Amino acid sequence: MQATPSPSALYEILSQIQRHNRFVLTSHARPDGDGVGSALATQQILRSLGKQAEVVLHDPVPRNYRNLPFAESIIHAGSVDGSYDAAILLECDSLQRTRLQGLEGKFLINIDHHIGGRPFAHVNWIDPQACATAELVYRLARESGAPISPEMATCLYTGLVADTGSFMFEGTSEHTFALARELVLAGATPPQVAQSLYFSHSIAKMRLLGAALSNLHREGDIAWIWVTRDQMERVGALDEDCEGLVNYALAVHGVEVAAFFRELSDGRFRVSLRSKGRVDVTTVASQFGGGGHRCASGCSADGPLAHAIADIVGNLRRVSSVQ
Ligand SMILES: [Mn+2]
Repeated sequence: MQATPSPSALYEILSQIQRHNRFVLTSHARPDGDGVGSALATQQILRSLGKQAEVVLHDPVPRNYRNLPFAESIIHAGSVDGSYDAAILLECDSLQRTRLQGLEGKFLINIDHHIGGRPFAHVNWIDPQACATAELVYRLARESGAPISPEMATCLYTGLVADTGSFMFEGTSEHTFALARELVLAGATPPQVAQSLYFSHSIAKMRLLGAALSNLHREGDIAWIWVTRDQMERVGALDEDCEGLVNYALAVHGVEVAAFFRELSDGRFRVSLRSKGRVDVTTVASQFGGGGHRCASGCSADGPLAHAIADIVGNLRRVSSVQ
């Protein structure tokens, strides 16, 4: 892979790893493939450097990432105990994003690739050029001298595939494939990862997809779909089953931006926004207190459903006509 100069934050992280012994690793609530894969790979780096490291996540690991190496060791908890002296947060723009209690007061290391990444920690390595946090963790592994085991490569490759939409999203470049090649050389198996990611859905998720698609609406270059609590309950779907449904709205010919609305138990709506590249959906997400990337963002909106749709679609329409 073409060598990219390593930032000073990377060296600062390596020096802080030497100075601490017991690490807690975490990612944001409702973790995605990049969050889970990057945290598990970081755990392997630290353990091979002789450190104690545990992954603690606020929410359960989504079904399609439970086959990842060492995923069974992930601790599902609302707080971390006092025995850790340092925390590494992956993909988080704040402590709150983890929803974990007890991180305050620890030495904090932040590794993120989001444009809206914020330097809230003692050491912050934020690189929006990276296509996934997994890419940054791979560089950390290389610089640390930790061996890239097939297990670590599998975790990082999963993060890369998940965050690039299987090498389809905007930003996917020769650099992405070079990284993928290195991970495959190190032992990641693409068909096996694809099997877990794309061919291991529950029947409930597929039925939810049917319900969501029956709510597909389109207006010019904007399409949106939604699911209500009632629809989710009827098919026995979990929140994690909504992951990726927004991409079906984006799949329509001529659609540039797509929105997916998931009703929350408090009557508000969780909104996922996607773009094919022309429109920057972070501008809309940030107006509603959310964030993300140009092509993939999220936020929340007040209900009822018609109100949430009018708010979000109205803003998408405005942004889409300007950009
Ligand atoms: Mn990511």
